[in-house]
Amino acid sequence: MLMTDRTVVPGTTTSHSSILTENSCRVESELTELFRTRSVASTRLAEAMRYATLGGGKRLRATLVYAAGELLGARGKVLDAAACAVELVHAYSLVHDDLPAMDDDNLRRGRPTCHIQYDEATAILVGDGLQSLAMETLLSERFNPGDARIRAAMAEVLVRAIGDEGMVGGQAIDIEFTGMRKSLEELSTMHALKTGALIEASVLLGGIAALGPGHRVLDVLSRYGRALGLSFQIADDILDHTSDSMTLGKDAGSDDRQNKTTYVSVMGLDKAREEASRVCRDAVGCLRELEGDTGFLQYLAEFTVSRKS
Ligand code: GRG
Repeated sequence: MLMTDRTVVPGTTTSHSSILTENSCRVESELTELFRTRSVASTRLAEAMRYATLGGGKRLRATLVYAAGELLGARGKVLDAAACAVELVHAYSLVHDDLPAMDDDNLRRGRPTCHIQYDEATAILVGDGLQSLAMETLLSERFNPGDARIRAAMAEVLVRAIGDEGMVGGQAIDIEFTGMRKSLEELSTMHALKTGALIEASVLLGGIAALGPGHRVLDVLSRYGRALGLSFQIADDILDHTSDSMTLGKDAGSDDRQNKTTYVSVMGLDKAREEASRVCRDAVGCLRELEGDTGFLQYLAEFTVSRKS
């Protein structure tokens, strides 16, 4: 067998975790370069946008772009553009979610949240600026060269995932649900929108970069992404309940403090763990419908539930 830096030795996960690190470094350097080329009138805004985006995070969404895209044959700048776009949107969502009007958190990625480090008005503008930059990254030929039809399809997938029918809609019902007891079904719907839609879109962007829009394989990627998004969220509820702020790099126990319905509050800890594993197996099951070595996508599904932060 010809060993390459991408060769996966059967039965080990070491090379998968190094691919995750590699992808994380790759998107970090792409984002750094992206910010370096900006010409922003406000130095404070430019600095705060970099603060909110660089130097932290697992980069799971970027890695999903690279993993799905490379499995299906995409390479290079189209994947970098999509990886940057999903991490920019993710950073924006965290900055806004941490604001006093929302979750009112002080700690994010082991550092003061953006509105604590700067101020609330700056944090709002940072989120707005990051969201626009994400779209520019996908739509501009400078960052995303190649077929204009693919660029447009990628942008459409991302905007639909993060708008009123996706992430923003999920955030709205999360706020409405606060302090109320909700059913498991209502909870799953809220998470599918709030967290799941961007995770699903990350996988889809890799697929569209490789295959273009409308390909049948995109349905399989969607199902995998949805299941992975849900297992990620159940694990997040478990970690919020069981871990500490130092390990998580964000305020632990925030769900309990805000009296939010979570998988742990509805099912109990043990059943929530079982459910996370069950949904993770669903995600892995979808991969059987794909050709090629899906080992890294399987690893990522398992990583969502085994992670410590
Ligand atoms: C404000 C429009 C708007 C949306 C916010 C995603 C979201 C919607 C809020 C995040 C709140 C939150 C902490 C949800 C739990 C799941 C989640 C998205 C955790 C953070 O994602 P990670 O663990 O973060 O991938 P890193 O720092 O590793 O990138």
